[in-house]
Amino acid sequence: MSALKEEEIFLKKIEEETKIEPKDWMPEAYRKTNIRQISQHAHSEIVGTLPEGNWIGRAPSLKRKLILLAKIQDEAGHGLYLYSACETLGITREETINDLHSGKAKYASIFNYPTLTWADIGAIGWLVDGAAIMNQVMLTRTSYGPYARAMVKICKEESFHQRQGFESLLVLSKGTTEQQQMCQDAINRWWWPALMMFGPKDSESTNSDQSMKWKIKRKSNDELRQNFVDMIAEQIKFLGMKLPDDKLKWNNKKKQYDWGEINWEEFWNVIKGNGPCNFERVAARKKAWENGEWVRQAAVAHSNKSKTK
Ligand code: FAQ
Repeated sequence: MSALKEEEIFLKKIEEETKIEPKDWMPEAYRKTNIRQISQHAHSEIVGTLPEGNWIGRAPSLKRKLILLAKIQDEAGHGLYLYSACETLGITREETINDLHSGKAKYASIFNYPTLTWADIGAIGWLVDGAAIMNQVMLTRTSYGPYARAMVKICKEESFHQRQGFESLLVLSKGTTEQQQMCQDAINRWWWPALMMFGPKDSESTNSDQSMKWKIKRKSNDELRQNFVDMIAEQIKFLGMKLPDDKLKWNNKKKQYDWGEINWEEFWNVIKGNGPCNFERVAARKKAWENGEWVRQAAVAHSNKSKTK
């Protein structure tokens, strides 16, 4: 079949909402965009376990420790589904991981911030997982089949994560003055970085136009960010806390919140590798990869042995 005809079939599938599957013909740029986004998403899930992992040994009770462990395990599992979805596009897991280690592939900017107190764990669940879900619910309808199906499972787990984060902050917000201050301080530090998770403003988003045409993305960065502000501005009322934004105000005409300006210089700086923990995060992943070498070798040796039996 001619390439032109193949492209026509591909575009028709996109238009008719038929998922694109691994063995279907697809434009090279579509394949590359999906590899870029899915692998970066996978890296984010894995690197995202590091700031939370910092608190496993210091959780305030056995119950909180078990919840945190379960959440971190879920996030690592999300990384694995996503690496598998990415492999269906013809790239090996090793290649994608090398791209993370070499700095070629990005991961979510949010995970380059430190977790200074226990309240940060609640704030991550509520705000970071909350922002992640806002984006990922849209991705359950993304046009590439394996990515969309991975997202359905991931979203179910992420909603539990968000609820547990909120509940954990709710307990602190009803606690001692010191606990309340800790809760407010965590919200102050995580709010703006959480808004940055949605990416640059639409006018500066290099990939959005094409990704929207291919229905990889269904909503723009700014649209999702606004939805997130509208949701959190209501939820925070139940905590009796404040978002660190003097400009946050309900706009009755627009039926949405008006709010302040993100520090875009900070966003681009973190993405370029100059955030508070970028070096530490990538170094931790490289060390884990090196330390896991013997496990990978043993697994391959075992599978080769099974094949010869
Ligand atoms: N951080 O043209 P756009 C989670 C890059 S999972 C770093 O708008 P696009 C779960 C972007 O890659 C969180 N880089 O890009 C969890 C591009 O550079 P490139 C992760 C960013 O792809 C919770 C350039 O800027 N979620 O949290 C960021 O159309 C708790 C221009 O941007 C996903 O990955 C950023 N925030 O839209 C785990 C969702 N924003 O690649 C543990 C899937 C932008 O051309 C604990 N990804 N960049 O070199 C997406 O939906 C999209 O990729 C966006 C960016 C929306 C992130």
